[in-house]
Amino acid sequence: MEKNPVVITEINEMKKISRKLKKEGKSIGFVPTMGYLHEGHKSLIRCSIKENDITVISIFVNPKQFSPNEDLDKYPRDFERDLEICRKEKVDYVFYPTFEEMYPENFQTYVIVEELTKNLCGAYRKGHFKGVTTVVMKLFNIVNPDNAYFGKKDYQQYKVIQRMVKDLNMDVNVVGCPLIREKDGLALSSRNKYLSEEERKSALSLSKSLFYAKELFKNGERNVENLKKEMSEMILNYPEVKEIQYIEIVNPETLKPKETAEEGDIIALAVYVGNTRLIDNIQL
Ligand code: PAJ
Repeated sequence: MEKNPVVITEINEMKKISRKLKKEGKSIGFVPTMGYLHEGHKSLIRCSIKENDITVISIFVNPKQFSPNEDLDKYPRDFERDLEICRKEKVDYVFYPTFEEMYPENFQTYVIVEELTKNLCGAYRKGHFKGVTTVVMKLFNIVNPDNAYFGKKDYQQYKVIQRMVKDLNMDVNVVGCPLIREKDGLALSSRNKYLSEEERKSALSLSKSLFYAKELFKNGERNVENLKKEMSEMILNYPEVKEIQYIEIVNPETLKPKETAEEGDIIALAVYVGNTRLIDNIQL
């Protein structure tokens, strides 16, 4: 049976509900999103539903994590469609605040995770993680979840949030969930919507090069420079690839770049396909 999720737009209302649920002894699972939901988001929702009495999802395109030159204005939005998905997935509450509700006049407090945000996406998207940690901290304070679900598609984000929660002694269990791909390997992303038919084909360069590098690793290649070179040669062969922003092989905990690859390391990359910036990663 499908169930209508309760939509909440006010912070005080959300807090009241979560306090009540806690009093009743119910566990709360939380899935923060920016909406335009796809199978990646759905997998997080399903995890949360399995492991908690109540599942809350937030839909908020957070302007503070976009730089002025990024895609905030054209970021895909479709609340009715998202709500339909939440209904099908049996989400209990959808927290859907406005910008003014989240960032009233005179807002001036931020959360910064220092080291983990210095490389990978953090090196290219200035202020991005400051925006992410700040909004997630706020959302955690509002929803008060027992468990919060993050996708390993955004591996750095997952580790940064985990660090924040540890460092600030927050009572939230951060759960990392597997990266979900299309059948042909493309990592699901709301931004895939930007891709033309031709670009969609070239977007496969990310996953294909990651799978290839993993294969080379399995066959004994440990030299990071060689692995990166093989990957970039492969990627640049796709016609719609404009630029490789980075390819890095990093330690899964510190996210520091490696010279020699080891089992467990993460290969992460960001590539411009046309004007769309795509990211992907794989664990060795
Ligand atoms: P958004 O990009 O909407 O992603 C919401 C959650 O879905 C994140 O935890 C992300 O890692 C996960 N996700 C996206 N694509 C996925 C895929 N293919 N497989 C598995 N999980 C996937 O990430 C954000 O929003 C924002 O930064 C947010 C955390 C909500 C803060 O604003």
